[in-house]
Amino acid sequence: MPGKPKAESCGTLRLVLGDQLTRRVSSLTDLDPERDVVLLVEVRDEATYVRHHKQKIAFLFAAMRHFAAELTAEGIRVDYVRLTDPGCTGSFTGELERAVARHKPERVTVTEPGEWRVWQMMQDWRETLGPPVEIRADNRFLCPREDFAGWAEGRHHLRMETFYRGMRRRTGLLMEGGEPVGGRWNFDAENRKRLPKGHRLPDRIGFQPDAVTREVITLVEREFGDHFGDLASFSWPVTRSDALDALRHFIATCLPTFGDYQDAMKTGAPFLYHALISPALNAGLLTAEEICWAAERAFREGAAPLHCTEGFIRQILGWREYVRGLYWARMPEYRDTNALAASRALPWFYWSGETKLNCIAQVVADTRAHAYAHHIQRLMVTGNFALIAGLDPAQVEEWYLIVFADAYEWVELPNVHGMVLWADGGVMGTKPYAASGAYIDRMSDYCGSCAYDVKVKSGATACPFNYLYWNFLIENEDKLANNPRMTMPYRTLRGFGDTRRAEIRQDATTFLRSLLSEPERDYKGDQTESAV
Ligand code: FAD
Ligand code: DLZ
Ligand code: SF4
Repeated sequence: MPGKPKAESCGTLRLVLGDQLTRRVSSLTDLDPERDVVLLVEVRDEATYVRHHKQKIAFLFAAMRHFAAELTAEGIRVDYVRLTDPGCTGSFTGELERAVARHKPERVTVTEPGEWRVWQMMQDWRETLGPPVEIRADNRFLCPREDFAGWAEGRHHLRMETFYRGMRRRTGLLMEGGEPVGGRWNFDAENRKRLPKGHRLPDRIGFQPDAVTREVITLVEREFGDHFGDLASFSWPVTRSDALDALRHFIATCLPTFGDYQDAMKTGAPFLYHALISPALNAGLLTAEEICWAAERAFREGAAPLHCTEGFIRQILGWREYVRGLYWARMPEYRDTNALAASRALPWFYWSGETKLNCIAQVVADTRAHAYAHHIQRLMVTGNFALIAGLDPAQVEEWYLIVFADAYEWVELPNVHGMVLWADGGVMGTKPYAASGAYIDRMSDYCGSCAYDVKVKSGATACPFNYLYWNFLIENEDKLANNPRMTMPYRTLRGFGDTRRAEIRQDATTFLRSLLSEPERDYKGDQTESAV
């Protein structure tokens, strides 16, 4: 494990944040091993500005420690501050100030952060730190921030599909003679199958924690034991080499079927054919470019069909780049909008998983165990419920930022605020993804074991998604009825008589009131003193 380099003045002090763990990050490109020092800091503020899932903190600290050891092995001077080192101030600013005092650098170099919050801190460093601070563009995305901003300028509604086609042309991924391979840009229509009964899922590789990771896990349990989440099943790749193994395993075993069952959900099987690469990718252990080209290569070699390869590449080249561009083009105003004026409190079952809504109970259980749920679980179960129950965007966003190992505000916020809650009034997506229980029933096996009946529309046994869906349309009629993509449901709603509308309102009111009477507990499910 690298320690403190000798206290002598250095050339450039290069701060690498916990989600910038690649030798190719812009802050390290011109590194001089003779004169420069690379600084990595474990700081309490980053683990607690929201109370992250224990696996997220363990993943980041373990990945940081391994990365530091790799740099040291390369002969680079690394100054690594551990969380519990004496004098550790617990903040980026405090640790940078201490490191400047230790090393007396001629300049400080950093790569711009993923989050607005840290970007603001960096602006202050320029004023207060002493040596000049250079903030370099993050070179790990395929679309630079300025290019996206240029594309987005003057457009109120941004459309992923338009952006994605531009990115295909720009990179040449799945292109032939200027045209999309297969003659179509998008094969999504072929990607929405339910998992057949008895379908055998592939075994997924996990990564046994080594001594370094085990030490971090013990640290996290001791220092952050009251945070949400379990550590027992920790098996994320925490080095580049393991992350590459995870990618190779996905391409060989799962990509050929990825598209078909992309939207399916199954009890006790959160991973299905998904890639499980987002924590590693977002932390710098993999690059978006290498992942997309690895998938394209599998297609060209005949190892994966086009609809699966295109569906997968679209997630990274399209969605991931799009949400990142949108975040930086629209922040900080973006997060303060609340187009549907949603204000209900986040129900406690988002933490405890104790609810008769079996779909939510299953997704919370997966999330607690793995700091992971796949896209459709996030969008159509916990997300859809938050939308149609009218939950307060800020509380829902905080939950998503806490519970997933891959969560950073640049990617979480557009997905939750824009895609799920439509709190941005349609900047990100044309219409809210509201759905009744029928969608969850079609794509999962959750309803079969639920206390509610998905086929029943009203009354005590009815699936709450059914009446909450119509209640959502009623509550937001003035804001959504004129949306061209909502014409069909509003036409159906207008066909309902007064009695049916009153029944929907009554069922929804009774259900939503019942959420308010839930006892408050801590993240482990124990009742807190205040609630007893
Ligand atoms: P796969 O399903 O195998 O997809 C491959 C890759 O595509 C992912 O690793 C990811 O890098 C990218 N991707 C897919 N969809 C998106 C998307 N909508 N936005 C950005 N990248 C995407 N992803 C995060 O990385 N961090 C988040 O905090 C996050 N929050 C989300 C919140 C909500 C409400 C929703 C609906 C989606 C969110 N996503 C987030 C996107 C997506 O759910 C995860 O990237 C994905 O589940 C990660 O698992 P995987 O690697 O197995 O992905
Ligand atoms: C998420 C996280 C955590 C939990 N801890 C640290 C840390 O101790 N040190 C660090 O450099 N980064 C950490 N991170 C990641 C940062 O929160 C991330 O770099 C910022 O959110 C900017 O994207
Ligand atoms: Fe969820 Fe309704 Fe199905 Fe129960 S019946 S699992 S609440 S969708």
